[in-house]
Amino acid sequence: LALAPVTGPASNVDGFVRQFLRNLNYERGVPLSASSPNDQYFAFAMTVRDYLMARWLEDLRRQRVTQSKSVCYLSAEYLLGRQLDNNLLASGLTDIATEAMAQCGIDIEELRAQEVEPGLGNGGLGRLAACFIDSLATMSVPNIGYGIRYEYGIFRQTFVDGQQVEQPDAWLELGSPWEFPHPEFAQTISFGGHTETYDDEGVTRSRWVPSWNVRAVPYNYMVPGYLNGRVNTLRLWSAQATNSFDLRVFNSGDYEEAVRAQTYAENISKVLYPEDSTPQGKELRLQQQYFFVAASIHDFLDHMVADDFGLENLADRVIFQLNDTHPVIAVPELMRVLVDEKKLEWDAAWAITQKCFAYTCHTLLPEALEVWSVELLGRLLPRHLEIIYRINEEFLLEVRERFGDDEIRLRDMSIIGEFPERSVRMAYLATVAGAKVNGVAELHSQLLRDKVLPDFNEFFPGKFTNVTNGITPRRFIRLANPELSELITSALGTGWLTDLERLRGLESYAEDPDFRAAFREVKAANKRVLSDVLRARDGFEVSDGHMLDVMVKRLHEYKRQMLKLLHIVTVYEGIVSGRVDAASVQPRTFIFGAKAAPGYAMAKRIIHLINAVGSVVNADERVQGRLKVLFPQNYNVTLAERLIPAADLSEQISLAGKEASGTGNMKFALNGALTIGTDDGANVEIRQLVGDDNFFLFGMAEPEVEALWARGYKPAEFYQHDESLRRAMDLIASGAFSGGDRSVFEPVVSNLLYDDRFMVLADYASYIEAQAKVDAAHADEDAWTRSAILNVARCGFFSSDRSMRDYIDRIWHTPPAF
Ligand code: 26Q
Repeated sequence: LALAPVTGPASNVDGFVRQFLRNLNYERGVPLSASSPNDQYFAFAMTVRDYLMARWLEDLRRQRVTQSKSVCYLSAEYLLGRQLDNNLLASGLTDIATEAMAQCGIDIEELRAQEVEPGLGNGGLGRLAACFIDSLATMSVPNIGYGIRYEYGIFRQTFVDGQQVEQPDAWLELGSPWEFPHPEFAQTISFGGHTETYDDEGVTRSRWVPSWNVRAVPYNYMVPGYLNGRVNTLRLWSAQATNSFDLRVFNSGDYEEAVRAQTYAENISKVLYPEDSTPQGKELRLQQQYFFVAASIHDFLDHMVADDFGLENLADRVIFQLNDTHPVIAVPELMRVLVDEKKLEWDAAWAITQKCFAYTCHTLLPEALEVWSVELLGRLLPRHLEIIYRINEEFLLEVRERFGDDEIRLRDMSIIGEFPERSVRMAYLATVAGAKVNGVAELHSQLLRDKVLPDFNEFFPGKFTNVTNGITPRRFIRLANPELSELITSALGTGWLTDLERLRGLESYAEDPDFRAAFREVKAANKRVLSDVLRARDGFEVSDGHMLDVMVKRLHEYKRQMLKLLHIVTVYEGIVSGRVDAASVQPRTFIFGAKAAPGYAMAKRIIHLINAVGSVVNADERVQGRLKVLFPQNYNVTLAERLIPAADLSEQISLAGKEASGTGNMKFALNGALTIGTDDGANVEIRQLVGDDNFFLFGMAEPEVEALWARGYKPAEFYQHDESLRRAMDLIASGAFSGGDRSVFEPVVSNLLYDDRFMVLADYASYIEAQAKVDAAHADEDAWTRSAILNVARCGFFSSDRSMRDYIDRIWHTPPAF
């Protein structure tokens, strides 16, 4: 462990035990003999913290006092997963801590089970942010992750009669040992009111006269690098009422009203919005966005930039990376600070701003592009709206200069859209303001340039770039799959965890029968672990000898869980109709994990249908136990860490051109699952790397999708012309999975037949054919294992360390520091 000498507990078992007991007694106020598992978990976590503390304080100090450039990652979501094991791993304390707990007579597994994961994100975008800050710490790059400390994270999903029911995620109920509140560094964030002009020594200036405000209180979290003694910071903001809050608007001497006002303010950080597409334009959501972004900018300027620092060089100190459009209101906020507060000229302020921001787009779905109505934005942030108007005016002047009075182009490029109502197009604002704009996989970035923002690509040559997503191998290989990690280390030695391209060294081992046997044994062991987890958690029994076919991700029509389901129903229908001998069917367990946005009716109906198919198939004796459908509730990071290492087959089956990247796909491949997938998102790059022989490709490519739309897509024709598809759809429509009631799943069936926006029926035949190839390939155990090993060996590219290197080299220019 390359730690510089610092103060802290002694790095041995005795030191750990002593510090643990001290924390138990003095921080929890209990003796060991009377302590609960939760007390012990807290004291244990605090002890791990204590080892990291001196380094953290030192890094915070250096980040403040040195002139190094920091990455301020602005993200409304961080889907962290559990912290305990990660922080043990990063600090190199796992063995010492395990032995120390044993000496105290404590089962460390029981302590692990106490931790409630902070689910402060919806899915891929939030998990990506968590992977990125892990990599930055591991690469010694100065970084602050800024976000929101939601009191309630992503809802807890339960099933009642197969239907999703949401429960609040009270992750803070028992407190968290990982957070450090700093009320002394609170920021005051204003809203509402009006703007006015005034005379400032002969210069006419605008200013904002807000009508209410809230206090943003920062909570710091440690982000330790892997065994490098480095600790960066994640700073999440929590909303509190200010004293002046009730005075400003609600002051009527009315106590109840004052308390109501307090509640109103504190609502801002109350709950994560569980929608991850088709944003609703809700006022509270905009309040959240401005709240955290304004607090973050002011925090950085107040504490990280010296008073005498020339703001014209701000870009030498910081890059604000915009994780999708959610934090884009930071752009007019920085302009407001520079122009209204620091009294800079507009042009000077704009030049600074354009160097301090970069924007990552995570979608291609038009309905997912965020817009805010001018009415709402003007009511909540009137000065920001003025600033946006001016940015737009000057931008459109430049466009006019370049392209002439092309009114259609001007309308298309305007940051202000007119239909169906006047609104601010946040992606356009981000593109105009950002020094760089990136997509998250090669194909996505290409489509972004060519289809979503082609005018902007033409206008800003060189602004658009690609950075393919990645995942942290510390959490998703080392922690999730310790057995595979050991096997890799036995072959390659250490070092691969921070230099994942070294996995290439495994290629030759794919030809080694002993290594293949060991690799298979790892998979089998991981299945046993999963089996225990699913038994304890969901009461499921995982059958031995089954291929594990896994599809875990948010429930979305574009991701096409329905295609997977049609495959299952097709195999099932073959058996029950007697056309297929059950004994000839390869045993497979299909595992789904997916949350649906609470307001997304079709997604919820699909969840219901998956559960319904599961109940019928699992109970049908004619199937002879050869097909099983399992849908554990509440898929989250903790469950992902168990599921992914046990999987044989990874389902990545979105309609080509719809999945920006995907990151689950990378996690599966790196854990030795083979992928069945479309040519979409990062699947394209996975396939290129692992080779066609080690990937099950199916379905239309993006240009073919376009061509079919252009010809006119009629899903019913596919139904009519494909007997197997017809049988599967008819079985669902017949009420076979709904106790004979044909109405329950009728909307799902008709949607596919008459609309099918994501072309499930068009890709069905190709998918079924690819699944037959999967069956054939799986029958050859040795060949399958060879492919699985090659997937691991060739996917080192997908380390988030590489993603970070790409951002650093091409966008941020933030070298490792101190
Ligand atoms: C926006 C406004 C209002 C309410 C909610 C939202 C919102 C919240 C979350 C919109 C989108 C999201 C999340 C999107 C997301 O996770 N996208 C995924 O990002 C991954 C990381 O880049 C990609 O791998 C996935 O392909 C992409 O779907």
